[in-house]
Amino acid sequence: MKLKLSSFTTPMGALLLSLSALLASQPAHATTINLNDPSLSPAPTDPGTINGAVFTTNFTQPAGTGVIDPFLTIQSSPTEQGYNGTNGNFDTKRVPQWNHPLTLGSLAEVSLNGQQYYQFVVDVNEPNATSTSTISLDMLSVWTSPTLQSSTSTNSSGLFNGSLGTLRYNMSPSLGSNDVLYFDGNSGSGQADISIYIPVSDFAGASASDYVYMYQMWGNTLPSSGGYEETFAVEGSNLTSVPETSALLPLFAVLGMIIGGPAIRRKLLPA
Ligand SMILES: [Ca+2]
Ligand SMILES: [Ca+2]
Ligand SMILES: [Ca+2]
Repeated sequence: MKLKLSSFTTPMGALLLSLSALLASQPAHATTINLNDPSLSPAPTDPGTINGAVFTTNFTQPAGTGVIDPFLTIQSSPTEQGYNGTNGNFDTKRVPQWNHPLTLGSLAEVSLNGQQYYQFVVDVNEPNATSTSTISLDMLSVWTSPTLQSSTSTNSSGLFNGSLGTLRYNMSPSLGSNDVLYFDGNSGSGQADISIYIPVSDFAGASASDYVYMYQMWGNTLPSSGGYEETFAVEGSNLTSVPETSALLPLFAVLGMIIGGPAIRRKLLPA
């Protein structure tokens, strides 16, 4: 039987056309990576990938200031945001010693499943109470610039929307589009929590002397609370400088007292 044009104007045809128009108008599907909390939905996925970056748990211990060298320190509640500038932007803390720009040339390239990445590690510090131990990373962007940057531009919600040079990676083009959920169930302060791998290929054309900026926003899906969220980069000599044994802890405790680093001692005391 010959198909007539009128077949496409039947109620079923109209329904199909409406459905396709509806689907075309929907934003890209949001990705939520729940790294490690079986009580949350979706089910835990470790590692997970968003826009080419890999997120995975990393329980390296000891971590924390004095053992590793954070370049980004953020702390506020119930949300927190900021980047590693030296202008004390947003909720950054301990500027400039543990909140400062990096240079691209200082970062080590790390191989993961045959691909090259720059690796960043977050030491999450959330309280040891189940109701408050969860936190979400809701926005993450990485930038490079040959010059120092200091934008504090915000949108109507108070979220940073400025430029820090050339955008190299963007986890969430808008708040709520993608996020990473995490349960801080380990010993909290002083133990690493999350590794973030950003593809080296995202940095094509950048110079070794370029500054690297990372912007983070936490707490939208799951509130931030407790101590600092500290991020360090795996740099050329970083890996070999991390002690592998807790036998060094007394040494660090002594060093902490000698150089008067309350932050260091904080890291070595039980939560
Ligand atoms: Ca929390
Ligand atoms: Ca931690
Ligand atoms: Ca915290």
